[in-house]
Amino acid sequence: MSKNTEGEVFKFIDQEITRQSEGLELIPSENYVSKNVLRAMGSVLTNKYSEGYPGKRYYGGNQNVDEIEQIAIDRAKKLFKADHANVQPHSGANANEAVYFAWCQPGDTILAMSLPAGGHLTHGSPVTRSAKIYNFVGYGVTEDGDIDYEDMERLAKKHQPKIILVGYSAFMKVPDFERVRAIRDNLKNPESCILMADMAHVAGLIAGGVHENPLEHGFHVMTTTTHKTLRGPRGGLIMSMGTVSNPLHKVDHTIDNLPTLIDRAVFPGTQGGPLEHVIAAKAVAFGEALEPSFHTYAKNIVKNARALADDLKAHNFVLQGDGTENHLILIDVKRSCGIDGKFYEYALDEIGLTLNANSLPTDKGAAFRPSGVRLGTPAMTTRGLGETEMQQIADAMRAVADLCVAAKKACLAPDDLESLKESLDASAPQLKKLRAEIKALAEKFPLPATGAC
Ligand code: DSN
Repeated sequence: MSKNTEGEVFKFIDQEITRQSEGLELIPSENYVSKNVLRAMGSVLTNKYSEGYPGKRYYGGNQNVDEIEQIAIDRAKKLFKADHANVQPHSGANANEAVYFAWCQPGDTILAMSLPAGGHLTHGSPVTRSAKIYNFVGYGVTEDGDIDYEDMERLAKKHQPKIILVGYSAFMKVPDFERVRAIRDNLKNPESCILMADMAHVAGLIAGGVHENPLEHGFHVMTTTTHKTLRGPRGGLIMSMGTVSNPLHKVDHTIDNLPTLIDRAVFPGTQGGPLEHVIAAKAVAFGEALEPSFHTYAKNIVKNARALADDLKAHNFVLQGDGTENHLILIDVKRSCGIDGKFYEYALDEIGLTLNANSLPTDKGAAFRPSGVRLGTPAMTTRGLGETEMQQIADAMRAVADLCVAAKKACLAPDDLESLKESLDASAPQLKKLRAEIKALAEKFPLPATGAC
């Protein structure tokens, strides 16, 4: 059967392959997986029910699934130097919820980075289920973009939280994990508080040995997604320190029992049947991350990000934190050239550069028209782009910014996004030329895989 027999869906999958191939992916949380990761995800494992854990399932026929899940667990433990790994969370959000559920009672306080400062929705945004159950208190960042450790310490003293969470989706520094541990150790009852790191954005950098590992600095739990810098399938993962016991048996609520409390919080606490085809793909990705070539990839992500940040600064872009220590860059487009992040995101999309508008800590208004854009280098690094290409991308971004500034000046209703887009139409020939240049550049660096077969 040809892959196009199911015409309606596969037509759009084919179009997505073209979109990904002809453009450059600058969203810092996206990446391209290998053919083996795609093969595992597209396998018959999706046919199987396997509630429970390896060797302890509620269904028969899990002999192969058990082997695969155990490989994934063992590889994750080795990658992150953890005592235990739960590879079943369907997503990073599920992973975070499971940790809260494992350790906290309704109403308990969790201290986390606030969303405007760069934190994540699942770290206490009022629109989430967790925020209705737990009492989230948010710490901020300093003017130079670092965690405001003094704010964190003050809030920890005041609220005596059950979890101190270090994690973010728009932050470009390496956290001082030791300092956070000291804040927790000075609480009135430190044993009632766990240190949790949501390292979804930088897990691949940790695995590649180019970023500090919170588990080596006294953190008790680390959650992550598996599809960002870690370059695996879309999914979640929880690593923990402590004693591993039978997850089907109840254990005391102690920090040493965290691995088991977390296993029970994932299943049956918050999820049902695990996605074993995705777990197989996680196992494959973790195997790839254990290869020496992954270290080179991780090193190059950071090298490319620094080069791109320098090139952008040379083009007079103002960057949050004045640069980057990881894979991620936040541009203050409002301060750089007087336009908003959403308009700039749209214009860059027109030439095949994909990134996302993002709030800055200084933003007060609606998140739909924030002042910044967020970009990063993991996906481009996977495709093999290097410092020379970062320069070309920065040049194109400057050219698009200039066109946006001109479009805004000529626009009669510059506060209206649709009017701004119409005004940009006057620059269609220049945008077309830039799009052709980006396409030519992208096509020099093919995707690692476009299908499972
Ligand atoms: N949505 C992810 C990101 O882009 O950072 C976080 O979950």
